[in-house]
Amino acid sequence: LPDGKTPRTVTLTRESDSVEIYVFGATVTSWKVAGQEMLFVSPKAVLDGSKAIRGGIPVVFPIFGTDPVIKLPQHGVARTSVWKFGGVTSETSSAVTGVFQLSSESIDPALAAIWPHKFKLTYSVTLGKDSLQTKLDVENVDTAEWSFEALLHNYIAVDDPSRIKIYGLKDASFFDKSHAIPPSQHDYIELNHEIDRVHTVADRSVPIVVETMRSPKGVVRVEREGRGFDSLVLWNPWATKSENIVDLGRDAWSHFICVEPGAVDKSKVTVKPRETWTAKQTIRAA
Ligand code: TA6
Repeated sequence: LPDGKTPRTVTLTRESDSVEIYVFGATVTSWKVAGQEMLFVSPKAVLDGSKAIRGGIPVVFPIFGTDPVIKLPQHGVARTSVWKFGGVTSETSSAVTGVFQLSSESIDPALAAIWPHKFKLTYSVTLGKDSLQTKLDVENVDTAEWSFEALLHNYIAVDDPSRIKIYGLKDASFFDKSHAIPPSQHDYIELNHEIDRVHTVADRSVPIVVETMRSPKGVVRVEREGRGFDSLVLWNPWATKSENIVDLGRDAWSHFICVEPGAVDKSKVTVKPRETWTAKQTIRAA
């Protein structure tokens, strides 16, 4: 961080659309489509680099949640490390791409000691017409293979989570840490309680579609491309759990649903030396 305190941001724009990314965590903190904010960031989010940013798109790597063996902080090291901005790598009239890099040498040495594997992450953020694409490359630059989990923790803005519908998970198996909502009898999921559900999605070609009931853009589609993202997490802490989350506070829970493509739990990935694993999501607003 230039002054040791305030993280820098990168903003990409295309006509009336924009995306803002903090180098801290390579966290996307805003995506606007024709001026409408599509992502949620908590009014109480800590933005000084002392804590993971509550909202936007935190990057989860190399563990999801906590791990009984790997004693890293919850969700790993990527979301709390300062990434290097590698510049704008592509720019056309309809799309612009900015690239961010993080390597094992630049993470906190105390964390590198806990998870001593050599890696290079490249995170490419592309703003297109009504779309935001984020691509994660995980390269093994070590001499032995290692395994990891990765996930893009999208906080999608909604006005009232009890009015939204989530499509695309009908045939997915899941476990729910909260056990609060029974399996849906419909081809969509509705919420009336907290949810913390990890789905295993065999068919990646089916997009997750969220009817957010907002306007003018009231539908958000999360598409997964390529190999890689076999997990899809849904999370909202609802009122009761929110009280314990200091950077969320009492009321903010009703303004988002987390829709998170990832490779976690059973979908954990192993990369060999010099191998690169790539996974990509495209979020579209309609
Ligand atoms: O992705 C869902 C989840 O793992 C939940 O279990 C919940 O803890 C959430 O992420 C937020 O985690 P955080 O460490 O950001 O408070």
